[in-house]
Amino acid sequence: MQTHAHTPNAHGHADAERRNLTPWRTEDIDALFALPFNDLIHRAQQVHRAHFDANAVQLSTLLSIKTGGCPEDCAYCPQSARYDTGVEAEKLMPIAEVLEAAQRAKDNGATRFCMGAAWRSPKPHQVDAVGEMVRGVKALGLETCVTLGMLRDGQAEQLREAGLDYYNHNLDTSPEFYGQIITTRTYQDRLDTLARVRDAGLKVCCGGIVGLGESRRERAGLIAQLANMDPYPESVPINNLVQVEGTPLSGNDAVDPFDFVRTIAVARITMPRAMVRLSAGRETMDDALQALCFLAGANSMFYGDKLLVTDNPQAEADRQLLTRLGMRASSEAQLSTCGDDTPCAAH
Ligand code: SAM
Ligand code: DTB
Ligand code: SF4
Repeated sequence: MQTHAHTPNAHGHADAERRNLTPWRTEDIDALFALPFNDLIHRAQQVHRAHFDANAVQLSTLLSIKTGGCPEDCAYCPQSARYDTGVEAEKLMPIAEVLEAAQRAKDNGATRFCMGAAWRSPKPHQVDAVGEMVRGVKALGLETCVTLGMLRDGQAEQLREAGLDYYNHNLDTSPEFYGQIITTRTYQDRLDTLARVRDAGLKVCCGGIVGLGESRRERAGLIAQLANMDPYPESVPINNLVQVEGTPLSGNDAVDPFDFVRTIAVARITMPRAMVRLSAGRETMDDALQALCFLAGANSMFYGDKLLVTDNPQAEADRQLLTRLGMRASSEAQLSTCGDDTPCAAH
């Protein structure tokens, strides 16, 4: 449920294309999850091909600009100060180091640079400092994304003026299951930040995590929340829980890999024009499983040897994987549709 009225912004037309005019009911999404695997993947491929070039993938590189020492209690997170995970609290990274990392990401072929900070919510001087980083990264010719926690009034606008393209803020799971994972901020707090981001004219990057211990119905509940945002997010990261020793969720049962692929497929079907990102958790996936994720409609991934504090596959291995699959890296702008219903692959 969103409490903020959406004011028109600079992206009015594109926003209209990401409206599900009939809201998705959780039971209908649950029914998608229950389809035979081959039927579900077939549907997802059809939707994917109607809106995107099915052989292109967008590459985003992450950097943790402020690591560890976070006051929040997110049960999955290695950066929470409440859990003994071996991650040391650090200060905000100097801007020169951030820009060096961004240049390396660009040289390696990334088109978006995402900066993450282990904050509950940024203080005014911290938004000033991150704004300078955004300005610098943008000047290198990269798309910019930041994830800084909850935003107060005016902060999203300040970031947009600095040149920010995307703000990442995940719902993580369904409203019903959420309280078992995080107690230090509410689901509504998250929706409020997302509304501020949208109203400021920023693009929204919002997704969740599979493997927290949620049921299939709760997984469907997360997708319903995302798909019924009006408009739904431009960018939807689907993370597979990275289990980090010391966090309460370390030792969880691993997700059936096919259920992870199903989640990608259901996100693709319910949010046809979104970039669906194959996000955290690729270290424990083999090449065949990742290929299935692309087949199910993933068209973006995190690229670079590290996520925030945990490992991601080596960039060279990813380049080889894409080559073996006959896929190529592409920016989101090149990937998205032309505004009508003609598949872009035909152009
Ligand atoms: N501190 C800010 C916040 O939480 O709003 C931004 C950074 S936080 C690390 C960004 C997202 O990373 C989380 O919302 C969660 O979805 C994802 N994440 C964190 N730890 C993870 C893990 N161990 N496995 C998978 N995803 C994780
Ligand atoms: C998102 O959905 N996943 C990224 C990004 N947004 C910020 C973070 C994944 C973190 C995985 C564990 C870690 O390295 O901290
Ligand atoms: Fe802090 Fe973000 Fe980790 Fe939660 S997910 S503990 S808010 S860094």
